[in-house]
Amino acid sequence: MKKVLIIMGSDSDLVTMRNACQVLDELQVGYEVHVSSAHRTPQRTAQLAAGAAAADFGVIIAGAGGAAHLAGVIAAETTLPVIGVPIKSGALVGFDALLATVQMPAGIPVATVAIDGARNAGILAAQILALADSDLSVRLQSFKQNMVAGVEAKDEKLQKLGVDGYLAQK
Ligand code: RP5
Repeated sequence: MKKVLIIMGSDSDLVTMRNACQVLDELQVGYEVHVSSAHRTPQRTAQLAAGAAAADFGVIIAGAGGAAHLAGVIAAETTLPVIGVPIKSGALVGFDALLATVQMPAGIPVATVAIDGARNAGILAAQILALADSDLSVRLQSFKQNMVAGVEAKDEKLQKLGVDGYLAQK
């Protein structure tokens, strides 16, 4: 199975980006994680992105805060799908990263998840890889079924305990 390449602009992004790693572990999808900045190490970032397809990666997740050009710079260097994670940071608490990641000009798409949405980035990466991997597709179906069961269990508990009782048990 192809792997997911996860790149983030700084080690300060790691706490957020760990959520992508965790869900990829849950789904048994292989990945590598690197710190490489669009601004501080532009050549290294370009090399990582340009070499990703040959290194057997099938999707790239790029997380960055600030005026976050990382995902776009990576997308410029590869034909692999790139998922951008805007990271909450700085004076604008992620709004600048969201706009810089999502507002790509025509020709260089970046599939952008929510601010700090690294878990969804991991799930989306797995869904892309599952197009060519029926075992992973089955694991994703079971992952969704578990979510259904989780919500149903919560509603059942709410009906049983009522609002105050439910909140008292939380
Ligand atoms: C971006 O600037 C990084 O992705 C990070 O989110 C932000 C701050 O980086 P540090 O100053 O914490 O290294 O490049």
